[in-house]
Amino acid sequence: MRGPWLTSVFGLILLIGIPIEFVTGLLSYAAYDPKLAGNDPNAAHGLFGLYLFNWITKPSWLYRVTEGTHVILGLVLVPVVLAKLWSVMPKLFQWPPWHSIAQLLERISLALVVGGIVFEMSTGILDIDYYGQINFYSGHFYGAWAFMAGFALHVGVKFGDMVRALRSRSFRKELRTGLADTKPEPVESSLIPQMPADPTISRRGILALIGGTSLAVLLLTAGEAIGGAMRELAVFGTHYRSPDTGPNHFPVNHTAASYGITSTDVGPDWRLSLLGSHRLSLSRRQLLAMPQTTADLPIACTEGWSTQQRWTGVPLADLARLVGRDNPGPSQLKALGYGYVILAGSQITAADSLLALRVNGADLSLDHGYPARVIVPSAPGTHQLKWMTEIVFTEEA
Ligand SMILES: Nc1nc2c(c(=O)[nH]1)N[C@H]1C(S)=C(S)[C@@H](COP(=O)(O)O)O[C@H]1N2
Ligand SMILES: [Mo]
Repeated sequence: MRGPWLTSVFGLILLIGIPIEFVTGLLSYAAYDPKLAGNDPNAAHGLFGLYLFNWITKPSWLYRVTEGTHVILGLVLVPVVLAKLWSVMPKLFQWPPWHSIAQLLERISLALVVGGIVFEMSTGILDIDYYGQINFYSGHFYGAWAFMAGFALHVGVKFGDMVRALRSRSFRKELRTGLADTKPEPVESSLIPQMPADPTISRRGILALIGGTSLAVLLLTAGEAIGGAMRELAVFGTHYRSPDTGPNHFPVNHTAASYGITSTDVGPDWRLSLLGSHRLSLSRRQLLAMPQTTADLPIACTEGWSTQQRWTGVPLADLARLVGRDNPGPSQLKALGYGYVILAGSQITAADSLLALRVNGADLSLDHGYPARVIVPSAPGTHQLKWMTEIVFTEEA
């Protein structure tokens, strides 16, 4: 069945899918606000960070969509990548490996493309499956640039071949051709076997197999981001499967127990420290006595899953004002079971940015960050700290 047409069908899907992965991946990185000192997982990014801009807070679902797309589309493309690699497999054993300088260059670009895609997909999958890796952020980020360099070269070299191969057969006709009428592709190409055996599957059979596998991956993961009835189906999703378990009736990613945080750590003595032009310590009771805001906002994790809930708490801008920061700049959040993160001034002042005390009308449970957690529209889950202890507000320069 191998041949330029089949390879080109898979190639065309990847030609559309890979750039979406690249763009949503870069957006993921931008969403960490790496320009704010202390946030950057790849501090030495140099020119690779040229495009970085301040992450926005509107619409609140932006990161949920870009990151959900990145992870779920990435998984859906796995069968297509495997099929495409299978379809060109004999080339791996081609001898001599090249006959011209141009072909040598092409094969070097292939090492980047094939090595790159395998590396990006395996680091991505290991990360969403919580498999501790050394430096996922650097590996996946620089790996993506290396891969895209090879990808661009590969597309440049092969685009014409792809168009020609796609034109060589009618897609519709292929879908109507059963096994009995299936013949090898007649085009002269090193992708076609010299002595083909009788086919055991039609081209439409292969397309159905790969398409069906991708569709199954989609159905078995998308629910972890889309939610609703789909959530139960997300057996391939790594988190947030059943909606009706867990404290506050939505599941939790990092539990208090996993950090050794107990209710005594956040008992009556708990205080939130605010630092601005002066220092202020507030108990949960004092926070509850302040004007409260309620907003429907998502938690969207880098690992692709997300969930929207109704949060109630004190706007971060009000807390800033309490310590004399009417025009807050980059501000540092500190929490138990975490280091710290920096939020941009615009994230502090966004109307729905909250220090949440309650969720869906009930007190936060310990697992969901009691006594107080931060929720910022469109921020990555990583920046929505639970078990808050301190906020250091600066004044915008
Ligand atoms: N203190 C603290 N806050 C935290 C985390 C954490 O490990 N410690 N994990 C973050 C991450 S990565 C995500 S995706 C969200 C997940 O929220 P959940 O653990 O309540 O599901 O919380 C964020 N807040
Ligand atoms: Mo996360």
